Amino acid sequence: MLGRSRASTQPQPPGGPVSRTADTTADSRTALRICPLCEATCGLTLTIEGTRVTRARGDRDDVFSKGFICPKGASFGAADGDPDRLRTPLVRKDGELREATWEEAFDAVAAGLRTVVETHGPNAVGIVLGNPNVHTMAGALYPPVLLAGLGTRSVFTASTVDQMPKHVSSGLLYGDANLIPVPDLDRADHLLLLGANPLESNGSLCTAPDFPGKLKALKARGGTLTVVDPRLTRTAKLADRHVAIRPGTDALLLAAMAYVLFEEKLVDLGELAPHVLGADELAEAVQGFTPEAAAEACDVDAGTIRALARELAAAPTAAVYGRIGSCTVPHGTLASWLVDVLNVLTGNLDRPGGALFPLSATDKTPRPAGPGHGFQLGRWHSRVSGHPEAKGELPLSALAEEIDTATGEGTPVRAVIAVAANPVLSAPDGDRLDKALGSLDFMVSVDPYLNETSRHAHVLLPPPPPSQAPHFDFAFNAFAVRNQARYSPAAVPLEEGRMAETEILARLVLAATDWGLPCSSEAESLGKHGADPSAVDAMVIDQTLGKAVREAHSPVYGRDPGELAAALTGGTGPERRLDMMLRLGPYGEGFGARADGLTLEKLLAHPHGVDLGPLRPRLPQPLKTPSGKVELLPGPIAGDLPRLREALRERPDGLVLVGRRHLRSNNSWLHNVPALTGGTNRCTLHIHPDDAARVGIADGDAVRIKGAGGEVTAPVEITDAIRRGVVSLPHGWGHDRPGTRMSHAALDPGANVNQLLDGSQLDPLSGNAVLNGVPVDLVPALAPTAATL
Ligand SMILES: Nc1nc2c(c(=O)[nH]1)N[C@H]1C(S)=C(S)[C@@H](COP(=O)(O)OP(=O)(O)OC[C@H]3O[C@@H](n4cnc5c(=O)[nH]c(N)nc54)[C@H](O)[C@@H]3O)O[C@H]1N2
Ligand SMILES: Nc1nc2c(c(=O)[nH]1)N[C@H]1C(S)=C(S)[C@@H](COP(=O)(O)OP(=O)(O)OC[C@H]3O[C@@H](n4cnc5c(=O)[nH]c(N)nc54)[C@H](O)[C@@H]3O)O[C@H]1N2
Ligand code: SF4
Ligand SMILES: [Mo]
Repeated sequence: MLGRSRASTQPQPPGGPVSRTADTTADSRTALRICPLCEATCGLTLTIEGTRVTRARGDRDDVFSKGFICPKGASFGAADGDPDRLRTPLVRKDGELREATWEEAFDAVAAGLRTVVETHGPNAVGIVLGNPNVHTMAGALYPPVLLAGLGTRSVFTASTVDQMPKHVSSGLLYGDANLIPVPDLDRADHLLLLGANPLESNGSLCTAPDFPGKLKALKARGGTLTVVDPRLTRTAKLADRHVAIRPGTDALLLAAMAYVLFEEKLVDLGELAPHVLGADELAEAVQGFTPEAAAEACDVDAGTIRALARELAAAPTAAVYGRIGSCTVPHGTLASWLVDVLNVLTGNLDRPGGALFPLSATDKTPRPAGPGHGFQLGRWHSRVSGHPEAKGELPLSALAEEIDTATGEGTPVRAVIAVAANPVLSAPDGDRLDKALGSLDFMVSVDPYLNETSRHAHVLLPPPPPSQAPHFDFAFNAFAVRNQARYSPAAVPLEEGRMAETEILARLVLAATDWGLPCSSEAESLGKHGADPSAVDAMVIDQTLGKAVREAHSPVYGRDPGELAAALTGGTGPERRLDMMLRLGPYGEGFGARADGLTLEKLLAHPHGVDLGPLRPRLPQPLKTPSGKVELLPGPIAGDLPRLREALRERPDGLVLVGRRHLRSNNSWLHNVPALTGGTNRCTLHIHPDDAARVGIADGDAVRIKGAGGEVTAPVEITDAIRRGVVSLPHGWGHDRPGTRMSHAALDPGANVNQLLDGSQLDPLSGNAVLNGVPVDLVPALAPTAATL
């Protein structure tokens, strides 16, 4: 094994057999680290002085990002070294959070959860998983074990304020909720982007370092870009055509485009035809969604809708891609489904230049093509409002009521385990959730900050900063525009008194399931809170290998799992699990089956990553629908179409609100870094000049914004980069609650946009919150009228 911080005075050859960390001088050295600050996963070269990261540059030799870096990545050191990051666990004593040892903290977790489970059963423990779980190894490897161990149905994640509609659409179309096609940015001739602003977000469900450069390259090679967004975003400014749609109506626009494809006989499935079921039924189902019928609801003229459909059909290759603005709306699942439907109808699904399915290095070994179990929705329902589960989750919007509302059936949630989650700011009606969390019998947060959500914890377990954590992108490699694998060991050794987040979560699993892991006899014997956390990894390894040797298509079919486990390398439990997943994966060494295949050692020997080539067509192999085909018109979708038909007649009569992201921000947790705040990164309300005049507000005025869930005040920024009738406020702000420790963020707290929502508006199939296209009223803040008091 290679040392983690081996001193070397030699320049490191790119891709040579060296550690990802390399000393350059005695007290200043460089180390490589994949950036965890957005989905683009750029490779960074960090300069480290002592234990401090003093500089971050793009790693020019990174096989995927090739040196790209954005201003946020360049501030990696500032974010990593934020003095407000907690260094030790906090445990509530006599109502106050106080510093404690790790042992005291885990004792308190075991005791707190045990009482709730023994009194009320496992469903009384709510698990809340936030976005940064997809940016850490710990978040990929341990929450599934925690869920299985606890057996609770009270599972809430950031997915239901984000991309759940896309999972549901993929589950229904392909039988696998995680099988999501990504636009082939490097080869497409035409791109239609809806509700996405990758020039600020750097892309989502489409992992592409230098997304902006890729869009410019598309144009430079003669390709065309269309952007559908109610705002004239930086991405829209790059487009050949910008369609300033009315928020919430993308599904109508897309349905009308599908209608045109059928009507004008532009449908051509190409090589996809043998793998698709239901095209004729779909043609029937979109009857009535004519461009003329959709035009007024979308506020896009019928001619433009027809042109969009014709351009898509005429392009040699094209991809339709929709993100936040197409998901977090009342018809999010239908819009997500129609995005893929258009790719199918134009023959662009699963072909180079279109939308393809990545194959990541830690995908399970592909099984042979054939029928699967399909995807079910609503296997159980939430206790209070009866929301159907989707992908094993209940809507995050329903978390507050699941805590604060008693009904005849079942017990309310009495304890919460929150990992990397700040729902008080990221979910609807933060005030209600804030109160609900404050009423819990027990709460544990795994979070680097004492913030709006974690301030309610009885135990707060802080992970180390990213420089001290190893990294592998389990989640984002499955959405990457090029297949590749990269591993960064920790760039800085774990500081004294810190605990790796992987160990924190492994210990949390043990503490939370102290009444005996239900899984196996080994588990029971390792079983208890306080046991060696590597026992959790050993258990997962045993189970995974035990299953693999029984699968005929596995490279280890018929082998001895004990012998395979003994062959694993890696200095820690999570590294051994990564090694196992790589070896069993589609490019893996297969425990001797393919000598040149991937292993952890191979990744360590290639510190800038291993390129696994461009995306390739994969159908029908990954399909898991009961038919083994793409099922173009699934039942639940057909059942939701009448609601969309109704929407043809809807016209909002007032202002509606949408969100926006700023390049130097990331949801709720980067506002504490001075280098990333200020300038244009402020919580202001964007409004069109005509609307500002009508409301009677001038640039810089404070305005009161009122929605179904409450009201907030924010300064106004008048801009014609937003369509009339629409205002925009960013999310993740509202850092003005007492008892937090985010000193810089508190100086300019901004307003919590989600306070305007009451949590009742959901996309019914996915349970996803409606965050965009929400009706609001405005009044000048300095001249309150009686009606608004
Ligand atoms: N109105 C509106 N609301 C939105 C959105 C919107 O567009 N508009 N976007 C939604 C989307 S897409 C998302 S993903 C959600 C995000 O919602 P959340 O996941 O709830 O919020 P985040 O701000 O991403 O971060 C969650 C927490 O993770 C902590 N954290 C940071 N790094 C780490 C780490 O390494 N380990 C651990 N354990 N914790 C860490 C942070 O301190 C923070 O407390 O917000 C959603 N809310
Ligand atoms: N800098 C930065 N990067 C981030 C994040 C961040 O907070 N800051 N968050 C990360 C996360 S968690 C995610 S999920 C991704 C999200 O990545 P993106 O989806 O690219 O996110 P946004 O920038 O919010 O873009 C959504 C766009 O949809 C538009 N929109 C709103 N309503 C509608 C509508 O009804 N129809 C259409 N067509 N458009 C609409 C908005 O005006 C906005 O421009 O970004 C990630 N990257
Ligand atoms: S684009 Fe994303 S991953 Fe790349 S440097 Fe910026 S924040 Fe980091
Ligand atoms: Mo997100």
